Amino acid sequence: MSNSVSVVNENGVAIVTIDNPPVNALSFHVREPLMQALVDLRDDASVSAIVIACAGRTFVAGADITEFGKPVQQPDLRAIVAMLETIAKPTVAAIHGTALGGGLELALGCHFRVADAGARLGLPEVKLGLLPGGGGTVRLPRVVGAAKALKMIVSGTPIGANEAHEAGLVDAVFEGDLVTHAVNFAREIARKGGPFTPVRDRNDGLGETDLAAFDAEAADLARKARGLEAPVACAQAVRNALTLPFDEALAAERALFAKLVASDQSRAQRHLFFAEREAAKLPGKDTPKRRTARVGVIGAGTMGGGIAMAFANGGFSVTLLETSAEPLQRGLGMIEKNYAVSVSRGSLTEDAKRQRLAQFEGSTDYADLADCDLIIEAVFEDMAVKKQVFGKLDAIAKPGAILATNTSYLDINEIAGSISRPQDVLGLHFFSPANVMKLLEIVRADRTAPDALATVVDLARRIGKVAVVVGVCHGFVGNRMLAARGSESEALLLEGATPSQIDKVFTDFGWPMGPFQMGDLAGLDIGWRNRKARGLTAVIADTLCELGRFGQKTGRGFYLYEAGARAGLPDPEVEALIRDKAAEKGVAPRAISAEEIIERTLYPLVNEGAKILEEKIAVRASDIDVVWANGYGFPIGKGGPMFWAGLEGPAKIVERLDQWHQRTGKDVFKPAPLLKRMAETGSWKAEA
Ligand code: 3H9
Repeated sequence: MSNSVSVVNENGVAIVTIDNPPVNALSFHVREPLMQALVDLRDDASVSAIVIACAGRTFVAGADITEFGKPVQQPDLRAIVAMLETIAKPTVAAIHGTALGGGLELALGCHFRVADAGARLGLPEVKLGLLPGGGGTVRLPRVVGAAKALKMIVSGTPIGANEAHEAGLVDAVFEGDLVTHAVNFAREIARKGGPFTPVRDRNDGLGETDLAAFDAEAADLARKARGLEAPVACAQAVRNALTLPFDEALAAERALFAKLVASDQSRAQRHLFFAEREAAKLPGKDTPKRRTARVGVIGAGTMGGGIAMAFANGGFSVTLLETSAEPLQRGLGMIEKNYAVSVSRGSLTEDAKRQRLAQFEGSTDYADLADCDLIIEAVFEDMAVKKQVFGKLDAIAKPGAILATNTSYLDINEIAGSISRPQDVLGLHFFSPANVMKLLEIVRADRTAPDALATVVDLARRIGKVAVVVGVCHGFVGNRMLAARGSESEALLLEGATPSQIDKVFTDFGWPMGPFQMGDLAGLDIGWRNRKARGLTAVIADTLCELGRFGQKTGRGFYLYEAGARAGLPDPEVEALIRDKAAEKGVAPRAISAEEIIERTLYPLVNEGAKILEEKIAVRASDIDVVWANGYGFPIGKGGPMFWAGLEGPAKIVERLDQWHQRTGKDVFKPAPLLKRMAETGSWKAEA
């Protein structure tokens, strides 16, 4: 018995309770007493069945991730599961909350699993750059079959209790007091008598697996993994479970786990796991929060509609405001259509769709926003227009309502300063489509009240967003760094690189797409309009726009798109245009290496991140990584730009930036003092 594991004998059924808040991770101080308790119960003649349950909000959510990278202290999870499988009396896992990773592997060591109706079960290790290392890849296929196990392990997505029941992973689903149900279940099983087959000795249908179909599916998954090692290793391990004897497959899983846990990719993904949780923490934990029930959204375009859906999906009532009936109906119609797509895909029931739609109220009258606790404007990106909207809100919003702007670039201090309640003003920078994209930049203006900020950080979590608090500057963290990443695009083209060559360097690096593919997808006219408004030019992109080549939507941009195709083809016309422009400017084309492309795009990205940290626009380097991994497609296996800088070698980055700075005189290459300090100390902290 210890603080973390306790045992109660309830008339012959032993209840082993794990209590390791917050998520009952299998830390060493849990494993040791758990092993001891199980050994004792195995040999205890007064016990006829064993139930393993958890205190608190969840069943075991996995191995203790903070222990990875340190020497393993025995007993490890594998030893515990192996020991469990030697127990002849029935063992039952009672699962509430989540049984994830090592938690589900522990449950798979039991003869039976029962679950609360709201429980979720999964093996999410792949999201940490790992595979299940406690026998999950070998046992799960024996219970749910090869195809289902492959899908669960490679995707890492948990399934609900009812689906788990249908799949055979759970033997009974209960509502109400789970432990009481589990004890009754165990008693009844024990009464009926054994023998009880441990999962290792089950082989439900594995022999009938169509290996060719399995391999085709695994190959498809490997292709989609875009350079990530873990999904490929997961598929390999499940295959081993089909083709190798149990113990050999287990040993192979162990070897793959050991390799992955020591890899940079897994370190990067674990870094992001903790970084996302850290980003949501504000100093002053106990800051009171404002009550928020009704949310107002101004503007029913793509962005406003998406924001409104995000809040409705989080359970909030939403008032959607437009200037007149026609755009309002169009916006509401689009929302209904989006939900209908979810229904057709099976991710939403018709009933849930009706309920969601009932949460919306459309209006063309600002007075209808008077009872909203949070109002977000998503109108045209223009300071005068935004100020006008905030002026109206100042007049009608109730006292204490939080007034947010979804601006991507504008000075929120200026907006806040234009009304009588600057303490209630902040930025909520959603990414499109706002109901899908995880990232939310929460922009703290100079006079934003701490409780207003704490409230929106909490709301962000409630609507399932990954939130990062940032300060006011042009483009905040993400778009400001994006500008630095793209600052050399035109120069690289003029000097001899092609759009497809640059994009390939990006996709080889692990990005889902390169900058020119991204420009074509977003629409080149957006940047063109912005440049014109700011008196800036980009010789090649501007010329493309003048030719009506706005990207995918016009079938032509940096690439050529055949009817309906999403992937573009290199266009000789664009390449000729680039050569002509280079000749006009007297730039002689030369061969440009992949290395140079990285140095002139990603090194400035890191450098800008360092400046952002110095200016305290972001509080932590890891916050910047969260922004880039969740909003801009930075490969998760590289952990975000600031983590990647550590892998790449900060000293090398400084040296190369210096050389480019000397060669071009461009500010974007001038190494930030903090980057230089990082090269010396290995830390992004501003003060040594
Ligand atoms: C594994 O199991 C490997 C095995 O196959 C092989 C072994 C040989 N360890 O997310 P939250 C912390 S790999 C340590 O905000 P929620 C988290 O950092 C593991 N700490 O709560 C946070 O700390 P803080 C496979 C953990 O309610 C606090 O708990 N399992 C762990 O929104 C609250 O977390 C997974 O990948 C952990 N395993 O969500 C599951 N998990 O308060 C990972 C959490 O100091 N966990 N913490 O910031 C999750 O997905 C979510 O935490 C969960 C709860 C859904 C459980």
